[in-house]
Amino acid sequence: MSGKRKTSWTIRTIIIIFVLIIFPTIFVSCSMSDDSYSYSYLSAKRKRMSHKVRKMFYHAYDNYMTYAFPHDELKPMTKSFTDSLSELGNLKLENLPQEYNGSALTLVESLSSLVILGNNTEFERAVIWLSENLTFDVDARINLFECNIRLLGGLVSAHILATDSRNRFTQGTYNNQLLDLAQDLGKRFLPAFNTPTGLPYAWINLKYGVMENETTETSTSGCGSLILEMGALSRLTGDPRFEYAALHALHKLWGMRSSLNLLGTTLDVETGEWIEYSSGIGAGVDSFYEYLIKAHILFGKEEYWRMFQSAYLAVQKYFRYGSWYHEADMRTGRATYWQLTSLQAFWPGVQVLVGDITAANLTHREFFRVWKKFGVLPERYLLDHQIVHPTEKYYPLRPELAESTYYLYQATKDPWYMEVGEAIVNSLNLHTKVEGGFASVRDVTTMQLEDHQHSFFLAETCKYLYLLFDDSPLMGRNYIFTTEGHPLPVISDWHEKLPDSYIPRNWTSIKIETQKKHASAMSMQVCPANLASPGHAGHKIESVCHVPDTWSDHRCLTDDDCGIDSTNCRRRSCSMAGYCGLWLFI
Ligand SMILES: *[C@@H]1O[C@H](CO)[C@@H](O)[C@H](O)[C@H]1NC(C)=O
Ligand SMILES: *[C@@H]1O[C@H](CO)[C@@H](O)[C@H](O)[C@H]1NC(C)=O
Ligand SMILES: *[C@@H]1O[C@H](CO)[C@@H](O)[C@H](O)[C@H]1NC(C)=O
Ligand SMILES: *[C@@H]1O[C@H](CO)[C@@H](O)[C@H](O)[C@H]1NC(C)=O
Ligand SMILES: *[C@@H]1O[C@H](CO)[C@@H](O)[C@H](O)[C@H]1NC(C)=O
Ligand SMILES: CC(=O)N[C@H]1CO[C@H](CO)[C@@H](O)[C@@H]1O
Repeated sequence: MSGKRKTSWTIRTIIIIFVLIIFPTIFVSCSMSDDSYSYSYLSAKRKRMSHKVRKMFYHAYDNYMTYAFPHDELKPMTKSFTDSLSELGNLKLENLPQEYNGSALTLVESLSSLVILGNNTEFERAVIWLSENLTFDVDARINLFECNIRLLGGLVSAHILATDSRNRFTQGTYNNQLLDLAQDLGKRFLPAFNTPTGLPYAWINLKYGVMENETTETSTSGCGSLILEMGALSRLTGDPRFEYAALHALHKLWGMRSSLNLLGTTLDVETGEWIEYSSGIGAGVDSFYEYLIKAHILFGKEEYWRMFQSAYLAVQKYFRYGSWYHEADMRTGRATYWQLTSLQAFWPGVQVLVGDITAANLTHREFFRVWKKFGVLPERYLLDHQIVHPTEKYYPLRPELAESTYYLYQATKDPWYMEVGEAIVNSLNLHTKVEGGFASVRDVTTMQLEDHQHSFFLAETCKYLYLLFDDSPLMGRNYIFTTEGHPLPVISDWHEKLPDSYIPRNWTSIKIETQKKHASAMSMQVCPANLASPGHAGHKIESVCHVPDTWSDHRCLTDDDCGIDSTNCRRRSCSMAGYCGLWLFI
């Protein structure tokens, strides 16, 4: 007996040695020569690339701190600054303040990136400076949406990072200063919601509230992308007014959808009427969709899920053409504009969140193809003519393609996405790096530059690229990212308890997994749908509301085709119309 055991141990040891040492060596030497991927090749690449992105961030950050801080953004070509907070979204540059010296916008936007890069000393220094010097009591008219995602989101996220268990501060230096600033800012937002509809004005004066004769026109994303930041602020401060205002606006907006479950792009906050009926998934609408699914993940509320699912299915039905998304009239569903806009590149990231990996992959590839054609993404590209839009030829260092690349890599671990990331990093360094920072591209056909380094380059572009190559900073905890790339943790305290009816029939087989990880995008890696469908080997059930992305009929036949929602472990069923989802009422 014991002799036999010894033999088998010896054999086993040999096998283990082979597997651990010899096999990788053979594998590495073969794969290096035929240029495929091996573990050590990839980890060396990840190390090299994360170092490269780190250098990009600090080149942007240090130049901002030297030439622009405490003003809002850096002008990298003239090594000067711009107080751009009051210009954001203000295309006609109306009502610009006379006496406004900036709110250190780029510094606020850099806080969460500094934490991800592990620079706690600089983070602490920045927090202390902001808590002593930043004030929102300024006579400046600002865009509510921009101010919410950049300043409020930046402050709330940094507050959470400052107070998490990892103790980033010298004893006693952090006393919720960022939260106090966020709360002060949130209170200044509230007068914007004082309309007959509850839909907020797009513009507000930080000191005096809504100006007389202020425009009543706003956008869908302007009303529908406030819930993450304002909801988090309410949860942190215990003051429910912020979440209530954002939720009330979202309800009103959702109530304005057409019978096709489509929304327009612009509307009037006084009358609650649509102004622009054509819409898509790009500018003016984009983050509305993003915030429905992310609010569901962050707060666990069933109603966000239902809104998202209806909206998502309508997008797939009326806007999608193959891997592309055009615009359509919300009333008829008829296609209006056949254009790709650079902002749409966030969509595959949202699709990864709901598990629609196949569709996300195909759309992402199309965006990357256009990126490669020009070296960066043009703001608008005419799909029907395959040319750049005559006036929107710019690329302001936008993050969306890097963001989707990061999500797809997290979901698939396919090293091809690192190649994409490398190509993005290389073109940014080649075309947009100047001595004083990173400059926007004015015209992608000539690569002529523009003297502006947007704060989202530090908050998002550098952050997603860095996390693509080094995801260790966020390991062990689930986060969602706001539309400005600021992480918010998914914690059970903020979750609504789900009704028992949502729990799938065979709960025991997946319970353990779901208790360990809270429902979020990144827990896709332990996708319970895969565990729960052993009878469907080879038939991968991917998505929350999966519309199979084939050229055929996009439909399911039975409940078994739909499996279990991998982000929240609820059983899905096949509707009478043939769509998978959480059809509670049929
Ligand atoms: C802005 O800076 C100018 C020049 O330094 C100064 O005169 C002015 O008072 C400042 N404005 C505010 C609102 O602090
Ligand atoms: C943190 O950032 C500051 C400012 O760029 C820099 O001087 C310092 O070396 C950084 N520290 C680390 C650990 O990266
Ligand atoms: C508001 O608009 C009205 C009508 O156009 C005008 O008479 C009034 O002066 C405006 N008020 C301000 C403060 O601009
Ligand atoms: C993405 O698409 C490419 C090209 O069609 C394919 O080779 C690859 O397997 C796809 N990856 C995923 C995760 O679907
Ligand atoms: C539930 O799933 C587990 C593991 O897949 C299996 O062993 C068990 O028999 C299932 N129970 C029922 C009631 O289907
Ligand atoms: C209250 C105050 O002014 N605090 C700080 C603001 O920033 C300057 C320089 O950046 C510091 O010296 C002040 O202490």
